[in-house]
Amino acid sequence: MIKNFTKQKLQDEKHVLGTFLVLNSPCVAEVLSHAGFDFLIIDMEHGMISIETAGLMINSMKGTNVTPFIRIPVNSPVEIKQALDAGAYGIMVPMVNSKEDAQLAVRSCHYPALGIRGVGAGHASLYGLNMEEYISNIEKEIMVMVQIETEEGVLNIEEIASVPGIDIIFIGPTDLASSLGVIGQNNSEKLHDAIKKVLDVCKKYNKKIGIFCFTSEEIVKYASMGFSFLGLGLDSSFLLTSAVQAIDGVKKHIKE
Ligand code: 3PY
Ligand code: MG
Repeated sequence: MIKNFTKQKLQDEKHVLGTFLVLNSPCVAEVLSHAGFDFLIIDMEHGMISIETAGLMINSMKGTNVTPFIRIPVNSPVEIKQALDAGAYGIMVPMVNSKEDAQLAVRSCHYPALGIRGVGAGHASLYGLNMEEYISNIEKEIMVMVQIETEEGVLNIEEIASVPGIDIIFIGPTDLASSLGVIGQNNSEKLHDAIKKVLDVCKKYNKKIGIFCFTSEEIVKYASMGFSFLGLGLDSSFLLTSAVQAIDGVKKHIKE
């Protein structure tokens, strides 16, 4: 039985909070599935994660209410099919720049007649044992998330947001800044104007919007602006930050 609690909370007009997993570790996924996040996004775009490991990471979240998503490296029906067969309840697609890109993402996530997803007896359907139940559940519970993270995507946001079947418009501020010519400048006015434009269009089309944040302060700011799908940091950054803090805390008290 598939139950996407993240989707439910969004339908109930709540905020949802998650993080990205770039470490290819089922154990890290297991630990973070008990931390209190609503969703975990296995990042096959920037993490060194194979589809086999992604499947094991999803397995390790079982028994919790956390929603397993996969960010695929590229907008491809084949990669989306494999990610869903591995057990993801939703797909995040990077670099969606046009209406056609958004339509391809939606069609890749659904079986005919809505889409073009092939039928496979993968892990998600318990190797075919739960095929019928899986198909009817996933078609209801799946979330399609498209990333706006280029100047072109911002220019075409009206057309992208009006494509049926898109659950979340997710801003990637790092790539967006890069595309706008202000790479690494998180506080650039150009970036903020582009984010505001995407937000306004999403409000106009009553579309749920999400964003990646580096800090809790940013999460609070964007939540109050109308963002409901909130991505906070990465597994590796949580690990690194707490290690650095722990080291800093003892450094002046020990002989080095
Ligand atoms: C970006 O900031 O570019 C992202 O894709 C965040 O996930
Ligand atoms: Mg990005």
